[in-house]
Amino acid sequence: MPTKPLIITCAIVGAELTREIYPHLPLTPAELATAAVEAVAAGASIIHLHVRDEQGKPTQRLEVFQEVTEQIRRRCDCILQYSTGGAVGTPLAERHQSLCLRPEMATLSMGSMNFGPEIYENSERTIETIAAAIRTENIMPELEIFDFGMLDTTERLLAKGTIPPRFHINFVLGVPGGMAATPQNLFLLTQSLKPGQTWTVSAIGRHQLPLTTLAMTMGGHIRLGLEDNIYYRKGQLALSNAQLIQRSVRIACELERPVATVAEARAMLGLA
Ligand code: KMH
Ligand code: ZN
Repeated sequence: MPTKPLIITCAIVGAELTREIYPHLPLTPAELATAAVEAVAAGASIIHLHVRDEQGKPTQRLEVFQEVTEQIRRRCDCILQYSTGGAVGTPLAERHQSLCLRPEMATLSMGSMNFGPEIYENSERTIETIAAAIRTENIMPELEIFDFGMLDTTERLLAKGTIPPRFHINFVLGVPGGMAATPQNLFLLTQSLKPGQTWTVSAIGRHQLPLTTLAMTMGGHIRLGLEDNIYYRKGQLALSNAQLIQRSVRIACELERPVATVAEARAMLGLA
């Protein structure tokens, strides 16, 4: 049986990092576009997109998403996945305002949780509001699963029709307040999936490399990038998003997992 191509998502910036933490952090539309183009050249087919304002602070402003999208589109083809999570505390009305730009994918976080010292609010009302915008614009959601109970919520909201029948899942492991980034947890989560359900794993910090490598061997897909991890190895910052991807592409090659092209990723996710 031919091996399923590996879809690589790159989370190029996130909402939590600053230049004080990571000096080369891409922030402006041009920098974000360059980071995306380099990630795609390295093997990513999905760009998980957060954007920043003129001060480099996280924003969910429509015009900024539009500007970054246009700059990326001018320079490469890829699947754009807008974040609707934003930063902890982003008002609900702002979180989904960019979806009228109709990216191919958008995230949908499936429950509230502690997020480090703060609360990441995703009440059922919040989920329903963002899911309604996703359905209206006919966007494919990626369900962000930070803890096991969020899979139960998924089942319940699927039955209610809140979540469209076609979705991708991202297990985000290792957020303080969420499920730990362990192989046991990844096995437990994936065992609950319906046959044929596509899934990705994201793991925070030092867990990114081992958990994504494990996912490659399990037939899953992977998310890499600075949003989740800024280190190439202990004590050594990654040079770029692309550097993290290049390493995992080498590992995928050794594991005989071909890396999906953008067209292959679209076909596998049902976007084509
Ligand atoms: N920044 C986190 C609080 C998403 O992109 O949808 C939420 C997050 C999830 O990053
Ligand atoms: Zn994100």
